[in-house]
Amino acid sequence: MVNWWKQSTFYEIYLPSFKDGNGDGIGDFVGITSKLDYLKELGIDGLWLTPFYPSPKVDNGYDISEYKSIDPDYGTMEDFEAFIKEAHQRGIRVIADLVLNHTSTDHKWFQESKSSKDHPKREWYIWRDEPNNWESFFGGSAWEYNEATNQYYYHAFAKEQVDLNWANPEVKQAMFDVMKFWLEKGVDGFRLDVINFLKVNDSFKDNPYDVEKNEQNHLYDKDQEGIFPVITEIAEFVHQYPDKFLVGEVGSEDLKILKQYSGLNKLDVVFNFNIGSIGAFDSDKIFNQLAETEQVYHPTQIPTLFFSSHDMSRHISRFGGDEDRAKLVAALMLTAKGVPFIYYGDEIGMRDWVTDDIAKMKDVQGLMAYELEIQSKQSHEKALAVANEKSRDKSRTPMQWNSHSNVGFSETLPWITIPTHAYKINVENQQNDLNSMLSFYKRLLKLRKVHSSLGLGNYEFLRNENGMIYFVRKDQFEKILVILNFSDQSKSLNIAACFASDTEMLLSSKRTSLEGGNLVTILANEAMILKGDI
Ligand code: TEU
Ligand code: CA
Repeated sequence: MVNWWKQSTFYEIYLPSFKDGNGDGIGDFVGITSKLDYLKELGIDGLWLTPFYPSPKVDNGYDISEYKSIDPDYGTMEDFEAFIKEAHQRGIRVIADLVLNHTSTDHKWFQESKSSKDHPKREWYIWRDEPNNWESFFGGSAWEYNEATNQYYYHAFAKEQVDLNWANPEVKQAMFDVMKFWLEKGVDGFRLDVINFLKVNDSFKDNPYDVEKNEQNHLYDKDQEGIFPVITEIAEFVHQYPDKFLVGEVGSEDLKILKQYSGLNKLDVVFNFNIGSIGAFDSDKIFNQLAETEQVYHPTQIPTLFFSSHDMSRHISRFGGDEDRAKLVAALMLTAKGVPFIYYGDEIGMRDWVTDDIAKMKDVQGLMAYELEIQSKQSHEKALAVANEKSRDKSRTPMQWNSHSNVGFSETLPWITIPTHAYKINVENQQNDLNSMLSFYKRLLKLRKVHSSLGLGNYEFLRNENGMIYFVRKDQFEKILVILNFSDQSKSLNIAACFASDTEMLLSSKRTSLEGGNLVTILANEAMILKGDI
């Protein structure tokens, strides 16, 4: 039996921004449940929900203060259970985002830990007499002084997100207990937040400085040797439960490091940011990453494919705002080898939001950047520009359901600003338009369901010719040729090398039929999918 996730497409829901069910301006479980039919019709197989546990929300839930409850903003445990039940009834799996690396400083474990040096929970976190030079990923020192006990605690992210000490077996046990709780509630797996951060180097040596990148090289605070046994223990624990899935967030530019986190007795898959988060559009870069992954990964290892998330600008905005290009990116994501993760709203081409008012900024990373700029005597304008650069609010605006008040997200003003451009782009507009972004996603998702090779096939070849990426996916039943012309010129391709027999056009982003013959013309910025016999 093939693991279900190998043929699944996931959809990331940024919880506060998907659908408000009770009119308080914050997305919630009642809201998501009411949109399950939409998701089913879209054709996704699994949902990744960002953290829904009680949290002071310094980092919107990635600062958990209680691991076995639902944050009241998102509903009750009954709402959660009803949601899981309804999702499962529609054949939609649900994975929960779990933050094992750190807790909120409000968590009672930390409250106890900081109360005294002798408290049994002291060793649950990382305390030192002196800080070293390690920097927080949100900027500034990663160490915060605690006056009462005259020591510093370590935080890789905001100072309100305190790192747990995974060298302590009690911490591990407590977290296994948390996983058990949610698995028994019926979640189908976890997205493990910054999972390569769990271990830090116990020498606490200073990190070197990377002169080229002009930033600290995080040599000693992530990807430490001791991490792999922990990964295996987590994987073995979770996989005691049948059919559960683990995706790890591993921020590493080095594929050889990334590769070590997934496979037998490890995580099922890990995110590859090298493809997902490329800045300006560059089809060669995308191609090279696909090709390199093919080389470096073991044949049994499955990559992931994503181009947007709650931590980055949406790909349509990042890549210049062009709809045709966004369709090409979608086609690549849903036909290349890997488990795809669609970010909510990308299926309708939602755009980024950038603010001109610092008072409207919500993201801790953006706010922190602003503060640091002001502290170093930069002007407000400069600080705002830097903050916008860093802010992840860009992609966190409310899902655009229709053109009515608050884009159909809520009856009231939402927790985060709705950009003025948002009203034009919405689900309602696109639902009955065959040429819309939404219809294109639906067609692609349907193809993936019908054609096994798109989920499980290997590449027969994978090429890049002057901005046109093409590949054949093949399994025992069929061969599918995907041609993605990212260039602004039309190109021709002789498909005789791919197919001996006749071909059938399964999809094009620009036309409805294709003339016969081996020489196929691909229009500028066109995505085309052809099928032939093996
Ligand atoms: O992100 C980890 C992470 O590496 C981010 O800091 C990322 O580098 C940055 O956002 C890029 O702009 C995870 C979560 O996805 C993120 O939302 C959390 O803020 C972070 O962990 C801390 O829990
Ligand atoms: Ca709500």
